[in-house]
Amino acid sequence: VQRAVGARIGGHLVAESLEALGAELVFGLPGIHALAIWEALRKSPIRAVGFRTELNAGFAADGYARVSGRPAPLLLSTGPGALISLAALMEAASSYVPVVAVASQIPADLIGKGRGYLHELSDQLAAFAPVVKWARRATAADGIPELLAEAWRVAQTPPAGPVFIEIPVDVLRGETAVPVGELDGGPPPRATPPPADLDEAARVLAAAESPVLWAGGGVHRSGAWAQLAAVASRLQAPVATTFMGKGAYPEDDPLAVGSGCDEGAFAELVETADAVLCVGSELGAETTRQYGLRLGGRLVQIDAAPERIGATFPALGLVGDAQATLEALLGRLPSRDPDGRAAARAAAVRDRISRGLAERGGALELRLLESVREALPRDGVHAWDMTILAYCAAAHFPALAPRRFLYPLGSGTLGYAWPAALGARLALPDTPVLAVVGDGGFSYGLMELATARQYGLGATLLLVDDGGYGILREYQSGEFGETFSVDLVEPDFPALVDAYGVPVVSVEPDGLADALTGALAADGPVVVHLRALLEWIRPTP
Ligand SMILES: Cc1ncc(C[n+]2csc(CCOP(=O)(O)OP(=O)(O)O)c2C)c(N)n1
Ligand SMILES: [Mg+2]
Repeated sequence: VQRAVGARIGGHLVAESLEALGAELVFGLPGIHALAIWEALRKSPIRAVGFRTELNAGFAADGYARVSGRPAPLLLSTGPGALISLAALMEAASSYVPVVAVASQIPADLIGKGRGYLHELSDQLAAFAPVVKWARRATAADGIPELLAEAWRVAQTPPAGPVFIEIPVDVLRGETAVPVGELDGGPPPRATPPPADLDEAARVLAAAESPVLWAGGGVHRSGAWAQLAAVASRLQAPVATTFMGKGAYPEDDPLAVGSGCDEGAFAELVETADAVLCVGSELGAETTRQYGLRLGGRLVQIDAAPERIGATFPALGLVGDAQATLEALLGRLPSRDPDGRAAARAAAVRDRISRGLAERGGALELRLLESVREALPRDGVHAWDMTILAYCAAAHFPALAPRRFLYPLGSGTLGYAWPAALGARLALPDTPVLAVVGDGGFSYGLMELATARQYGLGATLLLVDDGGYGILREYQSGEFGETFSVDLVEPDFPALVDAYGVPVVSVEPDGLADALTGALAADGPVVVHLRALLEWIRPTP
């Protein structure tokens, strides 16, 4: 075996390029072909954070990027080690999150030859290409810095998304004298729509008597919440968010109507508005009552992707970056008197939803959400897995700060919340971080309790344990009358958490707020274990 002690090799170009691009840490898991990168990281100022599977490393990178707005590097090895990250990259793609995946590959001259090389895939790039926004192979060491800069730029260019680079092991291990100079991986200047489009949109909005703003995840990605609030105030319009947009506008504000898009009162507000200004949302099935929403007024749609304009509803499209486009719109909108009408319209929606909730049950679920809200500071991170309490939260938990509500509804990806919460804590070391996870989802990521301990990550995991796939029980009973294959023989969860050296408290619903408050104040990870049979709170028609 050839030794490369002290030599400057391709792996150094990866680490030095990431450093030049401003990366402060990398997520990942080493493998034999990728060791040159890890060797370079050993002496790099970049912090390398290892997770126990590439899937969770990918979710962590996603959580880091969602809360910080910065690209997150994800280091993968070849073949199986790369493929295991695919579901995380799919979630990042559908939620428009800038994750920069860098994988190793077998030696360049053997790719596609089928000669039985370790970890060989017939076409690794083709496995990633349909999932990510952009996928490329580095063919020589001297191209690595520019390729990484391009990846960094593409990942951030609105609409943001994950990218994938693979580098053959011989390129990573080969000696190189190529310097890494300054690299510019910044996105292009924020794009704005043509002035004529802005003028027309402003005319429509200024003439509207009952306008509504509807904010999606694009507001978070673009950092456009201040502009959104300014437009809301200028137009005197109630502000709704999609699930992915939660927190883009504080849900305790008098103009806020929340995110309960399946609720009758919410739908009616949007359907009867004479103008809806939608910012950075796909207006997909989960947002539009499975495309059943019927808009009665004009839709003005801001999106960075022209193909999304009008994809669900006919729209006056404003193609551009959310922040810059709202800013440009703001300059064209007259100020309205805050005569209290918009706040009254918003309050009427909120009241009708709460009255419906009181009539339809869900008292336990709502009490648990209140306990979480009580324990979590305004700007605390709350990551929700695909679990019943999360579906209740998506509609009814007040998110109060931007980029703090993490939810894998890009693709509905079970197992996301806990590793994403750890990634968020790495980005925001002084901010309380909570993940809410069901027992099914917990088993996807429980091994990262060790990661949390290893890196001293203070994050709290609320485990809601109903001994199975609760939501699927509900769906099965509803549709087929019986349940099947959804009950789980579960381990002794407290003992299991204890084995990881992580403190665990078991609580009843009444003790939840106190337990969470204590846990969130701890330096390291804590698990709060709650046994409860919850039900999804069905929306009020
Ligand atoms: C990766 C992935 N696998 C499977 C599913 C299907 N799925 C959605 S929710 C769910 C059950 C989750 O159970 P648990 O975490 O215990 O939450 P609960 O529904 O019991 O509240 C499953 C299997 C999914 N969405 N994503
Ligand atoms: Mg469960």
